Amino acid sequence: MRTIFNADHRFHQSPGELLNGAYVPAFEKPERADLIRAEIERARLGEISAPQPYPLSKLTAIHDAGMIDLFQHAYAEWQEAGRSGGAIPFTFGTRGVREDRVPRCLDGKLAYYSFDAGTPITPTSWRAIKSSADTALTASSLITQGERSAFALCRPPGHHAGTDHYGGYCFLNNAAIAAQAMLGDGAARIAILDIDYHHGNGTQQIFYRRNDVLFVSIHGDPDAEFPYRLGFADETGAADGEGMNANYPLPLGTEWPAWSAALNHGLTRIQTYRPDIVIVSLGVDTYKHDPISQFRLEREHFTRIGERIASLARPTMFVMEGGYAVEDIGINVVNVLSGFET
Ligand code: SP5
Ligand code: ZN
Repeated sequence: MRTIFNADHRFHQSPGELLNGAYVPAFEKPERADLIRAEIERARLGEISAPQPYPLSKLTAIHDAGMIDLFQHAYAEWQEAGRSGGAIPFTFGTRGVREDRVPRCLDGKLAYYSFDAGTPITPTSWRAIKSSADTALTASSLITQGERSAFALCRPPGHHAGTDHYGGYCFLNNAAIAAQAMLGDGAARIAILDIDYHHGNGTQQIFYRRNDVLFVSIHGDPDAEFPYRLGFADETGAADGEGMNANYPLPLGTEWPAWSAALNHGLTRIQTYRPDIVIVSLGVDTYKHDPISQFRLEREHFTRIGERIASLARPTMFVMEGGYAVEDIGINVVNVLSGFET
């Protein structure tokens, strides 16, 4: 399997995040991607090549142009105001209160577009954000050109980013941008399987009313876990997308037997849809040693996951999302990918 990766992800280095009322060192850090890359090389998974640059129109096909502009220009304004660290909001939107009006000043815009205080925009973040989307787009073109599989080693991750909101360490929804590009390249039906520990609220929101993308997600119960607002089982899609959204919220503490039963359900749902392409939003924060998550999968389970995804027998693109147990992040990711290849 070919991997798409370059070192530009290092241009996004979060100075920290708000967690349990304290500003703590960031969990989403550059060594994550570098350790995955090192393990791919060690395991000889396949060639690693650099992403190609794509025009901004591939991003605005999914996201609000004002939000993309914020990623590019927020920091200059932040710095002019004499501030350091990353640009983060300190207020948030309120239900029913002028939700439509985009504020003019920086603090207002950050409050409008961002839904958490864990996703700072630094002076060089845009270069990493753009490169991460280019990584997914480059992998998507390998698939539409006939490859059986590809791995987009994206960083920063993407599945929490919606059309006009961002958060959860995510700025642009790399998987959604890739799916849209594949539809433009001739695919008719895409299934996105999201196995990150957290619900892919951004991906769900983007495709919720559409029938050309099926979204299936297995994640920590949002009544108890981030992103709290979306990811419940009764969210099944709307309008043309009715029946095209399948959530499997699981209790904190879930172990392999219950998790893999949900995976089997989700895979059956995907099989029934008969997608042209499968995109896997691959988070390994389901691992028992993940520092911010509460599932209990073990190393060897990631191999089983890859094997089961392969049983769909569809062209498959893996897109990197979360996973914060850096000591084992490489082995867990490579286990999924090599499980798929066997
Ligand atoms: C891509 C990705 O995995 N993003 C995850 C962002 C999670 N940020 C919030 C972490 C909250 C940690 N949970 C605390 C639970 C306390 N009961
Ligand atoms: Zn996650």
